[in-house]
Amino acid sequence: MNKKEVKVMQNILNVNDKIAEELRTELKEQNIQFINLMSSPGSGKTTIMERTAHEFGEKMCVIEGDIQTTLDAERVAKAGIQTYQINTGPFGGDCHLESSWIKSAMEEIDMTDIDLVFVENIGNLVCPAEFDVGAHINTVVLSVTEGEDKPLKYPLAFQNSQLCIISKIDLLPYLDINIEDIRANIKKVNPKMKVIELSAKTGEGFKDWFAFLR
Ligand SMILES: Nc1nc2c(ncn2[C@@H]2O[C@H](COP(=O)(O)OP(=O)(O)OP(=O)(O)O)[C@@H](O)[C@H]2O)c(=O)[nH]1
Ligand SMILES: [Mg+2]
Repeated sequence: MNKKEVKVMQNILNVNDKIAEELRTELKEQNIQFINLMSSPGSGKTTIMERTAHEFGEKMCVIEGDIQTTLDAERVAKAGIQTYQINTGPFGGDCHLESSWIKSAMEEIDMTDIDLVFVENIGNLVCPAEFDVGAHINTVVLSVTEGEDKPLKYPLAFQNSQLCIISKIDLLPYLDINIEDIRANIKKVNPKMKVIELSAKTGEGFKDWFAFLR
């Protein structure tokens, strides 16, 4: 019984990885960068997307993942860019996105002038890290309100990412948290991780984020 379950799960992951690899290659051939944003709920992903959309305009599009509602897609669409919302609620409420769903979403988007594709994964620091969506850059967003220990407690998301955005730095003066300790814990689980600190409220640090994207 257990053996069979393991085998089925393995098949799902193999199919997901195959589609993810094809997607990554296809987009690279078209000179399109694909960035996957992962984080716990409320770390500021959509707010970062809103500011980023004002910088890159119609050169970027966002695929939003949520269990329910089109709230995030509506927020990002207000910036005037193409946005696609995936809801997993009607299909069992999965807490992650899979590569085949991203592929289907991209077929609905006019990719002619697109240079940057963002996926805002479902708010969850565990499941999305287990599913390759085909991104060139996996990014984990960690807000300063979440605590210094999160990279140690949820290592897979940090190990499977190339960039960590430490968000909401405008709140640092009000918190009993040391950003150097956050950085040290990120380095412990992923010594190669690039780290960008920013605030989507004040705009501080966005210069670095935009430079990274360029
Ligand atoms: N002070 C401060 N608040 C922020 C910042 N970025 C986002 N927020 C607030 O944090 C809350 C959550 O932000 P969202 O952008 O919706 O977070 P999210 O990661 O997209 O959330 P989910 O999609 O639900 O996982 C909102 O009330 C934002 O206004 C920031 O840099 N500083
Ligand atoms: Mg969001």
